[in-house]
Amino acid sequence: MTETTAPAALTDSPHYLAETLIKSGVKNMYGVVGIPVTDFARIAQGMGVRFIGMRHEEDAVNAAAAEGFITGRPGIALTVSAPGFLNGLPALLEATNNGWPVIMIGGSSTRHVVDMKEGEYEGLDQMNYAKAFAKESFRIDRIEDIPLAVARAMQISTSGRPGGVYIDFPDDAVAQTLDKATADAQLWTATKAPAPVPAPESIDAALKLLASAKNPLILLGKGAAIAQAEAEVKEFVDKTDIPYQPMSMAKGLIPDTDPHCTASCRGLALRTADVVLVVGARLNWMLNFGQGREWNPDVRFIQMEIDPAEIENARSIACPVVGDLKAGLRMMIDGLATTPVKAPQAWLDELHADAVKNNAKFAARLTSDKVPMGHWNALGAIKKVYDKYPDMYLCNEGANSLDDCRDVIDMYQPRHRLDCGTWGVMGCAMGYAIGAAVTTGQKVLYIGGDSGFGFDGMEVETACRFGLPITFVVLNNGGIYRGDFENLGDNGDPSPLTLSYDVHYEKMIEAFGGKGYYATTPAEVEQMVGEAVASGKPSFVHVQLAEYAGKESGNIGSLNPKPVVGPLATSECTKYPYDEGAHM
Ligand SMILES: Cc1ncc(C[n+]2csc(CCOP(=O)(O)OP(=O)(O)O)c2C)c(N)n1
Ligand SMILES: [Mg+2]
Repeated sequence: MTETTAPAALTDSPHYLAETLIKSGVKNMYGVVGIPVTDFARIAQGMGVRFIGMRHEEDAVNAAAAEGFITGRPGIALTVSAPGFLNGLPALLEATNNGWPVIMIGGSSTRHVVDMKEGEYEGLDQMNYAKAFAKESFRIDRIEDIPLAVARAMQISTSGRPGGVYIDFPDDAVAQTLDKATADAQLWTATKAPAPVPAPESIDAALKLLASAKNPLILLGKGAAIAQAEAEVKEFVDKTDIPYQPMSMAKGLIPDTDPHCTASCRGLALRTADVVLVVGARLNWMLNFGQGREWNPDVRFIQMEIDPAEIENARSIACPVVGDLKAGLRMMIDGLATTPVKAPQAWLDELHADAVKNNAKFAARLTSDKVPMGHWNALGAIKKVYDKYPDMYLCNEGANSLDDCRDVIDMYQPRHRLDCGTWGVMGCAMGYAIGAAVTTGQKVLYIGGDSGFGFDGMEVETACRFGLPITFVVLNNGGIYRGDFENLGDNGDPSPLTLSYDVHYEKMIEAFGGKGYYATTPAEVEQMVGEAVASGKPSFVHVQLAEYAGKESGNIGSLNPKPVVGPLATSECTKYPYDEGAHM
């Protein structure tokens, strides 16, 4: 650690900002440096912040957002002006959509030159651009405001429905100084307020509705994971026996192997539930907006949610419960003494029988030793390794590589599955993997399709440079969804979906000193992923699937409008039979 000292009786903005962040509990910062924040990053590092220099700002903000999701405290990302700032915005919005706390600090160019549009270097009115991408956007114009900016960003990113906050740090503010004694006297940090509790009458109404249900169901969203409500969720499920359906990033709040979990009988559970307790989820596209064929037409919803604006986002809700989920569930548990709730055994038996039937069907696909592999038997082999490391973080992206992984790999711990979620953003999971490894020091497994991985694959170098315990697994079918789609014209180019198939992605990590593996059979996948994970070092397993493994858009092909004329109306125009690849 190099000693960096400001002049004796003065501090400057970089030192003061670093000091304020440290006093606010910040341990890590992720970013890409350049004008005007290079020295700020070096000073922060000198003062003890772990600075993770990344290869792209989107990944840096994603890494910080992952830290926010895992810890409940905002992760911090740093960008340079205009282009670096713009690179960070998609991840800032994604974190805001996800409800993950993150603070993005962006260096920016001289205010009055930007404002008069004189042609400043990387000049952009960043604070105003950021407003559409974050919960809030601030600008530090005076060094005195640094504690205020950090405290407001901390409060807003973590309170209510958490999300992203932007702090603009223009070069004219970066260059300011302040008398050290004044700076010390004015330094303050945010005070965390107790969580707002729901109204008791809403809890009472919710319990009465649940008690009247024949087929009650709990729907767990990642909001419950963000609220760190796992103990309360488990206690409520155990006491009421109500089965639950976990959304993707709510997996692991209760281990997926729990008998109340309806992951293997989702269709039946949603179709037949008559009262659904939604905990921290939105009835959005992933749930067909709580209506239509997927749902019982007479279903009634109880929605537990921190943000009143999310109540009735798509349909009517019989019983809204607004407030902190952890506190609300505790009130629900206490309320069982006066309003007992127990799921009828007939409903549990019906779901159990369906799950047994479906699991038998899945098992054959999972354990097949067919080569070349499909997503299912490759993931079946990876599952065997994951089951030995139930504390391992799993970061996942792709289409089939996402949907099938979510179905195949059981999660055992809360907030251990980070994926491209509600928005389906490719290129998020590399940043998540870096953030999870830095934040926790624990093993991380990245699983991505060859397309998804390619968006931010350069972060493999970051993992090697910092010696992070990440195993990257790329499921290569040579394309977006699969590699054998045909060019419908005659110029001989690869189709719009086609990427390289006969390649070796694992060589990428070897260029940076990590260990690479190339697996072509389920046995090799299990052995190589097992060895890579056990090493605790940056490692990479290229899993070669069939070029025809997968289906268009994975499990959400129905969202893709199909043309009514032309060859695509009647066939997917793939080199191999479409259906064969779609079911492996
Ligand atoms: C930022 C972004 N760009 C493009 C897309 C469209 N898209 C959805 S899934 C996907 C890639 C799917 O291929 P792959 O990752 O190889 O997974 P596979 O289904 O082949 O296993 C793409 C490009 C997206 N979701 N996000
Ligand atoms: Mg692919």
